[in-house]
Amino acid sequence: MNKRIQRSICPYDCPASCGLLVETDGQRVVRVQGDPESPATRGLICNKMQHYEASVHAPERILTPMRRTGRKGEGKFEPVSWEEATAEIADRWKKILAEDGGSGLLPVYFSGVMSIIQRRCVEALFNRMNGSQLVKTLCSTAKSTAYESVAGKTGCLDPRELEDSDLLLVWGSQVKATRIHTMPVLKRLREAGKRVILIEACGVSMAAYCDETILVRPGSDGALALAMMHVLEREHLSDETFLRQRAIGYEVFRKTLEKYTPQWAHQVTGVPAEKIEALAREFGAAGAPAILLGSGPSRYGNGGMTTRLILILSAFTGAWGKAGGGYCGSNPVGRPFVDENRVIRPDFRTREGQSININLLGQALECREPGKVIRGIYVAGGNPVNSVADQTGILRGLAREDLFTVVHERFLTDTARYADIVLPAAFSVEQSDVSSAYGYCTFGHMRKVLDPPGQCRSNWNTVCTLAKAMGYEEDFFRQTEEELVEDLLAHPQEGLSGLTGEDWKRLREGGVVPVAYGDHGDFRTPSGKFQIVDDSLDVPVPCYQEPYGGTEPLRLVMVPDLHTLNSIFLERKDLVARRGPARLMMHPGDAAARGIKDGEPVTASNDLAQVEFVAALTDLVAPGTVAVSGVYSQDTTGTRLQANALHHGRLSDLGAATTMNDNAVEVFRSRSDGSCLV
Ligand SMILES: Nc1nc2c(c(=O)[nH]1)N[C@H]1C(S)=C(S)[C@@H](COP(=O)(O)OP(=O)(O)OC[C@H]3O[C@@H](n4cnc5c(=O)[nH]c(N)nc54)[C@H](O)[C@@H]3O)O[C@H]1N2
Ligand SMILES: Nc1nc2c(c(=O)[nH]1)N[C@H]1C(S)=C(S)[C@@H](COP(=O)(O)OP(=O)(O)OC[C@H]3O[C@@H](n4cnc5c(=O)[nH]c(N)nc54)[C@H](O)[C@@H]3O)O[C@H]1N2
Ligand SMILES: [Mo]
Repeated sequence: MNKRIQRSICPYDCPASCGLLVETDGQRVVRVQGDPESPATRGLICNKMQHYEASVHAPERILTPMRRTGRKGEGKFEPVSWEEATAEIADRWKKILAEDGGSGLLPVYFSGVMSIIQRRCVEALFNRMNGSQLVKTLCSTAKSTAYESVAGKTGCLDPRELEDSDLLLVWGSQVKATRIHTMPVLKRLREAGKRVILIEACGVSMAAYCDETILVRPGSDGALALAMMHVLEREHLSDETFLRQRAIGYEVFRKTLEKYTPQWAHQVTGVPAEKIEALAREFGAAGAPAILLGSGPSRYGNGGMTTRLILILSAFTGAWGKAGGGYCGSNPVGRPFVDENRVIRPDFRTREGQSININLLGQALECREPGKVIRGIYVAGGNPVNSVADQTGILRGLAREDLFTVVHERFLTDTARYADIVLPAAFSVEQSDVSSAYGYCTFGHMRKVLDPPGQCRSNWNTVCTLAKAMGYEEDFFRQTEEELVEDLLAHPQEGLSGLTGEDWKRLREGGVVPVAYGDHGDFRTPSGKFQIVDDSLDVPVPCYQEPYGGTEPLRLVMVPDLHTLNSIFLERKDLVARRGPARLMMHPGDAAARGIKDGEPVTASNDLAQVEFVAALTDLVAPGTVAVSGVYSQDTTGTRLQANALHHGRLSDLGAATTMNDNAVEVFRSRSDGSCLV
């Protein structure tokens, strides 16, 4: 019995980066608990991570490199050695490099692992090869770009500061699934008699935890924010001192507000005009109102504009100057902790590569234009078949016989099934790294707890192995990941400037340390002010803009699921069973109009695809809206296509980001043979 408990950090894409205590018997993880000393998360961890050992030691884990023996996508492989696998990869890559100089090679990753070295080291290898560059805007870049336009690269509220607010608008965030540490804050606010109001396209998981739920038409939140500001102006509830002295563009903007009446906004949002009036008055009367903004409302063609408008509203009554008041939802630190260039090595690149936006991956893989053809992809920390738009386009691209696909994975995902070579990946507890929470003022160092099983290797060790096979001799690729961690900590950036000697000691030992809350008056825009108007943008003065929508009558939104995290945790039968089949939540009125009953199989259809779901009727989605919870794989649905097959992959107005909530569908009852009843 070699029981040991070591600190680690959750590597997944959540705002908190929870501190963990990992108990091992020297060979295996036997228990995972929250670290009570982790400053923001204080021992509270989600249902998924409470049995992380079941993921780490899942029988489905890939333990050796594999070479494809069947058709692409069939999922048939034979084990090979690392030497054979890397020799074949290097051989293919060198050929592609000799023929097109690197533009044919593309790294594909997103947020499978969020710790800094393991997430980004792939870029160093592709910079060294002058490969194509992936534009990684699959998540919340519309929101962060809008934030930067209005407030600059500066911190917003840390969720812990919300305790001091006296009115909280939870705006498009499934707090229960994605920000569990904020659930107790909601509870305490309500117990203290403060109101919590939910503004949602799908209130199914959060309505029960809020005093009031306002359902809006998807993509129309900007209209709601404008009408609220119309009322605030009319009732003299705006903070003119703040808006004149600390902001830019108030005079121009306020004149435009006249036309955005609550009656007008009712037509756009579906929210009754009286409700908008009442909400605006309550917001205006509050001393320190706060808006907790999720990323959902920004994942639209108008998502950048929507975010700008909600941000401006958050400051319109001067709340940014009050404790607990203002805006929470982007990065509360807003400054880098470490110098990521020490990991991604842009200096290795001698030629700019073509840029490929991850949201347009399907198109890129199908492109046949000379000079632009992608001939090899390296997937490490992403699962595009399940998580990216235009699923049918991606599947067609991956099926190309002339595309050489390498996937570094922990499980045989729907993407890995298309690989020519699969490489076995390590879990977070089997590797070392530094980790920055994007939703809290904390920073952490995770030290390896166990050696990886079988022949699994971390992303860093795999990148170094591949660099060696390619003949690259830079010392950089000869470092251990622990040496790279040391190097990053030896070159701290502004985000770590306030750490005490005690914090540094803790950080070096491994664990999570607190950093100071942001200064919410420190606008780091070019003007040094809060920019209502931003002349550097195509549309300087904020206004209402329509989302893309579509010709079909129902708007389709994607919501995160409590039991999974994008396509992660699908190896966990317990969690997958609790999540149930892929459901399409719809309003009873919309269902009745189509003869659909609760629990029936339905087909959602648009110009891209037809996808099977089970109907789940609820009046917690607005009429005209349908919602899908969670990301499903082909083997969990038994059908070839999932929700992202209905997703066009058009880009947002700011940040060239995902518009995964901005699609339209028609829904039919399915026939028993799976075709739809039209
Ligand atoms: N329909 C729908 N689509 C969505 C979303 C949604 O809610 N609904 N969410 C969107 C959002 S917000 C995001 S951020 C994206 C996420 O998109 P992706 O980053 O593609 O995320 P996942 O689908 O979770 O795939 C991550 C993969 O990385 C692997 N992985 C984990 N750790 C490691 C590691 O250390 N090394 C290697 N090599 N692999 C590792 C996991 O096993 C998993 O297969 O999806 C987007 N797509
Ligand atoms: N359990 C769990 N946790 C997760 C994830 C997960 O899949 N499962 N995903 C992780 C990732 S990658 C991310 S980026 C974060 C996301 O976390 P957040 O940024 O906080 O956002 P979400 O919780 O995704 O919530 C998006 C919400 O927006 C709503 N919404 C969609 N369109 C509109 C609209 O037009 N208006 C309004 N008002 N609401 C709208 C959706 O119904 C959904 O409830 O969570 C992370 N944590
Ligand atoms: Mo995300």
